[in-house]
Amino acid sequence: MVAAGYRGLGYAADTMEQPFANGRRNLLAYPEKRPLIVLTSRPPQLETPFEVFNDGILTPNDAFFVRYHNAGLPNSIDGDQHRIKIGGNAVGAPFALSLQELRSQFKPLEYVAVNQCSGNGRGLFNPRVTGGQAGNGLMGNARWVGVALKDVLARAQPKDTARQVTFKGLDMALMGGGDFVKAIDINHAMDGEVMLAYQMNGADIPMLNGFPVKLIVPGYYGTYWVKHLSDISVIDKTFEEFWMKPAYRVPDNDCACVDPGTAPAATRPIGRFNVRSFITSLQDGAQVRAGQQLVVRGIAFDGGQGVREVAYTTDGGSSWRSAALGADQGRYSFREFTFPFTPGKGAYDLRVRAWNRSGQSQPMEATWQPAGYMRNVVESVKVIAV
Ligand SMILES: Nc1nc2c(c(=O)[nH]1)N[C@H]1C(S)=C(S)[C@@H](COP(=O)(O)O)O[C@H]1N2
Ligand SMILES: [Mo]
Repeated sequence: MVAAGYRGLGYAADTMEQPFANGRRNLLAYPEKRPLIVLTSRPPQLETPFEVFNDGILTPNDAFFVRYHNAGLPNSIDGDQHRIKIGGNAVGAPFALSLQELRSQFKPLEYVAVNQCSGNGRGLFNPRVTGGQAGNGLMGNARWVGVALKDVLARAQPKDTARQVTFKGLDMALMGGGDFVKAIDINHAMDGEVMLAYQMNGADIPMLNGFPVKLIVPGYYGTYWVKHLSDISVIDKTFEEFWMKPAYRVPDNDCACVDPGTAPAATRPIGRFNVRSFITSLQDGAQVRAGQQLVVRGIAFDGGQGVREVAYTTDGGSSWRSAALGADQGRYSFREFTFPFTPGKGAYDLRVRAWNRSGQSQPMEATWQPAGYMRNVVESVKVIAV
């Protein structure tokens, strides 16, 4: 039998600094992590330095962002003792599952998928909004291995009355707000793609990313990807406790946006990612050599249709051409793109804009909403060729 392993948290080390439009930001190395940008330290909220996304299509485990809500984190978890309880008022046969049983009694499922926090890019909102002032590093792409939630739920014999499935992890609220519990509809839970993952990029999931088991809800914002998963409940109603309502909701309209400074009339739970694309090989403000051909590189992704096209401009949007797409790693993965760029002396405004397979794209002007969720404006990277 494969031992589930043990993960513990020690001390963080190595303070450095890196610039951000909102001031300087500290880099700190937490257990199993390289130095990452610290948004808050208790609970830890760590952002991936953006240059990491240029290193490859998969985000290394030690560079993957970290997000928690409650201060009551487990300091260590013994995977061999861990159990996931599956119950609720809409199952006929509740049971508890060990890691060994999860790994050996169900068919393995594997795919590459992006995890992205709802508040990715919140620090770039204008007018500013409260909450973690993140740049665009609250995202990452990993190869997940686990089992289909559907197969595990089937063993508990869901009843016809089942409406939603709730998920809770081992971390606890110490100061109000309630334990972090999330819910998805039963049909979504049974789609065969939602996964109970025990492996991330070929290794155990790092402690801070949810060891030993993390829920993967591909194409959906990270808020649903419950870490240290310990309790699954199939219930006969819509679950509306704190982290589903009022938290993590978006304006209930097509753009999930409102006029700056106003409140939405109606909201819905946040759902799938919108379309995004980023240049990763050049930083805003970079100097490049005039007269030399560069290959500009970047990544695009969406909520699961897959990327159909990425267009680029080097003149701030007057003229656009198609970038070349890299290998397709699946419709939930980052998709690489490249384009050639041979600048003469002068200033350039580089932008990229992606479309998914159902024709959805990114706005040219930033939209706004009070929680700072779902930023997906066409970003601008200004460079000077000398
Ligand atoms: N148990 C638990 N799971 C959680 C959270 C949490 O606070 N507790 N935060 C969620 C949010 S909002 C995000 S964006 C993702 C982040 O996953 P990561 O920390 O592995 O990058 O975890 C989700 N799962
Ligand atoms: Mo998040």
